Amino acid sequence: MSKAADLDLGLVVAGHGRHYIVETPEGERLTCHPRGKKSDCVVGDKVRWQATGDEGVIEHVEPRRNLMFRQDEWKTKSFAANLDQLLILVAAEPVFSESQLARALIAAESAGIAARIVLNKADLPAIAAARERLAPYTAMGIEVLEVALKARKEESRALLEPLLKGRATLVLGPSGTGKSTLINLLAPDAKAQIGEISQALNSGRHTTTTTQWYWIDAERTTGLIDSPGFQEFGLRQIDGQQLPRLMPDIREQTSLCKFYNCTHLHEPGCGVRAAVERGAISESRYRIYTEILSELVKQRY
Ligand SMILES: Nc1nc2c(ncn2[C@@H]2O[C@H](COP(=O)(O)OP(=O)(O)O)[C@@H](O)[C@H]2O)c(=O)[nH]1
Ligand SMILES: [Mg+2]
Ligand SMILES: [Zn+2]
Repeated sequence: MSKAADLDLGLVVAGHGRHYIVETPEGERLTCHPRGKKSDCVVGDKVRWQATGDEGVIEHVEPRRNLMFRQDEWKTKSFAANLDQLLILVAAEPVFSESQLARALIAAESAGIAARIVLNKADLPAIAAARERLAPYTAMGIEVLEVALKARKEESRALLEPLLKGRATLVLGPSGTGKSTLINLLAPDAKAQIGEISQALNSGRHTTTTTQWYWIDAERTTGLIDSPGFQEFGLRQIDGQQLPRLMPDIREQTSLCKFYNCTHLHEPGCGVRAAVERGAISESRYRIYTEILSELVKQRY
């Protein structure tokens, strides 16, 4: 019997249903199918595969460093693994949902993945209001980078490239913020990479509906993972009691709570609510905390 370690190693760069595109260490891409449920995988997975004609069979998924989930109302699904960082792209316009932003950050924290916010369209007057809405995030130590991916291409590239170099970065953000602009700016041959993938998956669908891995550099050391909008982003896998730990501004105030099991909703002597009152936690952040907590509690019954 062949041991998994004797099989060829590959990187999953796209998936559609039970069809995956696996890239070999030499940079060749081929269509693979999983053998049974155990070899179900996501973009970013390292897999062991075997050739069957000009396609392949995935025999084994290597242990993951981390895993990101998304969900719709009915199901939670994993969609990317082995990430070095998350880049959440928002823009001056369209106005972004702070709740979605907060959820993405909580999911990243829960998966143990560092996250940064990139604020695009700095050339528009609405940038001032967007910057203001991000102030609580800057204050809790999350880096916010302002760019104008279309209006100031070179400057934006110079700002982002050093942060991405040599890493695997998942790019998330609502549609209309500039994700495609970002990919095209940094990976000039992205269209060719997409073409290859859509042809291989032979899906006939618009390819941006699936998560895809792009290489920025010819040496294939810097990966960008593009994923459709974050509306369906979910937190179902999180335990409500853990939620304060995943929100740095809330977490910081919990040590002042009188009760060790304080939910920060109605207990006397709550450090979190006191912080909201004196403005150390923004009202919108506290509202988002209560909304997510009630969702997480409800789903248990
Ligand atoms: N004003 C302005 N518009 C931009 C900038 N970057 C992207 N856009 C525009 O924003 C729109 C959405 O961009 P796109 O990359 O398709 O967003 P996606 O839906 O996230 O992929 C397009 O019309 C872009 O031209 C920018 O720096 N400034
Ligand atoms: Mg797009
Ligand atoms: Zn409390």
